[in-house]
Amino acid sequence: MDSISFLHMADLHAGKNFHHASFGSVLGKSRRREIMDTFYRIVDMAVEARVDFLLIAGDLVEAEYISRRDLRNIQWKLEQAAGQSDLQVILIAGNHDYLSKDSIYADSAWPSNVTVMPPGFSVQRFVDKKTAIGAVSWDTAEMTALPEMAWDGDDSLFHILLLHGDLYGKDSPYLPLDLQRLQEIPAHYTALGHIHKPDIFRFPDGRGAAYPGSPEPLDFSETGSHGVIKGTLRREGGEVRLDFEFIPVAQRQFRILDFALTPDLSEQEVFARMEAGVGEMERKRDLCRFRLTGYRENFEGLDVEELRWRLLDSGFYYVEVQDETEPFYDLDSLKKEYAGSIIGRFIETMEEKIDRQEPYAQEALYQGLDALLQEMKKR
Ligand SMILES: [Mn+2]
Repeated sequence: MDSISFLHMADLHAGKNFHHASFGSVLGKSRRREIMDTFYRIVDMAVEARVDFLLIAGDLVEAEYISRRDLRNIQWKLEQAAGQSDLQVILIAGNHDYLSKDSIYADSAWPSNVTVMPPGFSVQRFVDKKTAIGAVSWDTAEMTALPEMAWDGDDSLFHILLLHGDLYGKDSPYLPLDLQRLQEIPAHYTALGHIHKPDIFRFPDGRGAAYPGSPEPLDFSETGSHGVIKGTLRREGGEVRLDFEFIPVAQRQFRILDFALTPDLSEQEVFARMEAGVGEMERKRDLCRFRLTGYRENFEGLDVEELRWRLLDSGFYYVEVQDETEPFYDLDSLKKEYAGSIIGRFIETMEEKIDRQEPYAQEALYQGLDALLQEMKKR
């Protein structure tokens, strides 16, 4: 065998409950279902593409919340794959599903094509696939350093490493990693997990590493495309060549759209721009958060609830509208109009405070003007 192929996924977080999600528990429940469906689809992809390995780099499930039923569904799906192909599933535990006495991975119902790698560093050889897989499973909720990783780089084998940790946070309690160190390990490909945003690292010598990210994004901090990594290792002459790429699989995306308003825009224009900001297909599919900033023409604030309902009416699947606008006051003309009155004097006093950079002077000016002008209108 002079080549092997793999699908690499991580951070599915099956069983996650979305009780604290901004989109609420009803949508959270269907999100939970979609996460399971996406897992089934990834396994189907692995079987159909006849890859040798499905690499699962931690946090497959949220051990605290996964139901018995969903656990059985996952095991059944992997067992089905074993009947349809010679797919080997290599799994490490992460910080959300770390190994323990009563861990879900201690359950005897895992099919024989699934290898759950032990804590510490260990290497498992798959002789018929000419591959050695090194890995570190978690058995604690936090891990601050890599264990010793003695690994002889047997030249006749392909080498893959699985790690669940953080390449971006030097002081992370979730296994800080660094690229320099990773390159010292004789792995042709390092399958990473923990960071939910996909990222690909190509080493100068042709080897590489990647975070696939969460296959289904979990909240508004996980915008953009989400999926898995597909790769091959091929022996060419004496060299091992790595090819790998990101494949989108997520059913939905989270989108954040920023709109800076200007005071000349009517609320109808604001609505029209929000609506036009997302294509028709994406509207039906994605979860959208609009963040409105800048200055609005009216003093009362935008009718955020109405904007939201109108957007839902025009076919959006899910919408949030955050109003961070400030009322627009034409201070020069207000000063002229109210010269000598309490409003005029208030503006002048507050402008002096703003010039002296007193804290909260700007906010106080707007809030005070708001109150004074409302009062004027009542007269
Ligand atoms: Mn994690």
